[in-house]
Amino acid sequence: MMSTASALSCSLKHHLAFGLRFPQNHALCRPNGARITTSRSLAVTMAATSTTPLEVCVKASVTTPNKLGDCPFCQRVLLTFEEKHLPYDMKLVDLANKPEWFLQISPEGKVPVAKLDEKWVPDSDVITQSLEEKYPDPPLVTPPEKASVGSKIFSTFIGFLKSKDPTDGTEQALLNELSSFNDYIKENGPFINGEKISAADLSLGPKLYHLEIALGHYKKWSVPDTLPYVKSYMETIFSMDSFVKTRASPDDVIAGWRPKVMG
Ligand SMILES: N[C@@H](CCC(=O)N[C@@H](CS)C(=O)NCC(=O)O)C(=O)O
Repeated sequence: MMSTASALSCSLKHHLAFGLRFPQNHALCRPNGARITTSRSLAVTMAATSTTPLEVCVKASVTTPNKLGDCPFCQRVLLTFEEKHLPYDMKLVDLANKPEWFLQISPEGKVPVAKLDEKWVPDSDVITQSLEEKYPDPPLVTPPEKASVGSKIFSTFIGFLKSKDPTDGTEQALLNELSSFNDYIKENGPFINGEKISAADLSLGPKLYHLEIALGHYKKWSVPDTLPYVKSYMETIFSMDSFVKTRASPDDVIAGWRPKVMG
């Protein structure tokens, strides 16, 4: 299981170690002699906001004890913590046997749920939005006009995955969405908001990961070579350190979709 300590990036630990030792006022020397000016209040703010791990309830693995499971909405929140260098403490929840303490926190019984300002907050949309407001640096905002790019890929993927009739148009519906995304990234990429990763990528990345594994396993299907920008987008996101650290195992992804495929 990923520890809280490992969630705190080395560079941040380094900054905090310095931050906590800042004298009343500024000027810190780097080993190369470069001077970095800062203020005591910045150091105190960083320490206050960054040393206490944020608590988050996430899906537990169904294949391996004490491991993170296969919820793409949980991964989206974890990716946001990682990209914002926020330490976090994961509470793994067995969704097949929800404990009482979890149902008290999340009456709907859904993950992710994160504790923000002493309140348990459900829903990855709400959690990531609140994290952006509370911890704006580094910014991960996707401009509103780009926020829905790729947003129909997940539902069309599920339609195709569940389909038992190869002629019902669900494969084509998915291909249409992937094709528009390919065109968009070709023109505007490498990420949805251009050069830098943003919230929309952190939402879409885990869903594409599920698409790749589930369709590969259950339908022997993969993104066609005619969509190279989708393929390279997936490769880029899937190989990010934050993604590797927060992804589910392929076995969990396959197990997670089984009821939908069989149903
Ligand atoms: N809209 C929610 C969806 C969360 C969701 O559907 N989570 C699933 C796991 S991936 C869940 O908790 N399902 C409850 C269950 O399986 O009992 C979000 O974005 O956080």
